[in-house]
Amino acid sequence: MLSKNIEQLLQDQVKKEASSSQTYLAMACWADTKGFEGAADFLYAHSDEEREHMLKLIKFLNERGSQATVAALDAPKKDFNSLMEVFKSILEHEIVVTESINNIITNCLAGNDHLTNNFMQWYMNEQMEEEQLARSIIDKLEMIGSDTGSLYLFDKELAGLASAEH
Ligand code: OFO
Repeated sequence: MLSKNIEQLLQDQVKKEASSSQTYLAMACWADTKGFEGAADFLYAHSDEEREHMLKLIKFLNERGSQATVAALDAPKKDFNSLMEVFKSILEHEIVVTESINNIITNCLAGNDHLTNNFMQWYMNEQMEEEQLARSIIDKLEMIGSDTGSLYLFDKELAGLASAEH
């Protein structure tokens, strides 16, 4: 059985992962309609990944004697000025999610919940990869600057990253 505290933290995390999925989906729609087809592919794929993160938590809660809650979500931001703005907000978003996962692990350790701690380690590794990926994309966009030819090629590269992740 999960403690009430851990159960609530995991329920909140389900909502955060669902919200991440919607956030990436809205970004994908923006990219798709602004000519960034590669970025759109990457963001659609990432939205699916976040849904997987949510499902994994839902199943864990259900298997541990709780019942996962599917909560209502606020609509995500849908307009951006540039691809750089999209990836900067992705990085900010993922840093907040990492803090949230870290907080769950801190609570697991304080409550001697080693099973949930073990389960959450997967999320910690995933966060490290996501933050690192967002940082490397931002670095590349910085190098590209206002060179539209390079931006066009980089957009194609992002489509490749989407398929490499899956
Ligand atoms: Fe679920 O990894 Fe991003 O938010």
